Amino acid sequence: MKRIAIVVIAMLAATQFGAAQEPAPRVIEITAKRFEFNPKQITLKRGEPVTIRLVSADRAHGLFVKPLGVDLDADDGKPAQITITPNASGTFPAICDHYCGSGHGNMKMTVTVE
Ligand SMILES: [Cu+2]
Repeated sequence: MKRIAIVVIAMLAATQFGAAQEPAPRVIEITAKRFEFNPKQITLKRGEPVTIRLVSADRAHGLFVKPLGVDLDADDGKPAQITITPNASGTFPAICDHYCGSGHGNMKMTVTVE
């Protein structure tokens, strides 16, 4: 059992090392707190990989951008992230899809892909 664990760790390490050879995608950090996102607007480039990182400053929040396949859930101290390559231009609404209190329905931002 231990040997299997070591092999798995070695394989993961090799994967990480391989990934390090590629240029790292740009990271955009979005902070969520009751009841807003900061920033309220981000701009991505079509065809360019980007890592979107959601950090919560208080409680559980979501970041959902359906056309871009972004569906993140973050909690205080537990950020979440996803790397995407947008393949469609446009302006897309992003919402919190995790009920977080009275102002939840106003928790929106905009993602522009150009
Ligand atoms: Cu919410």
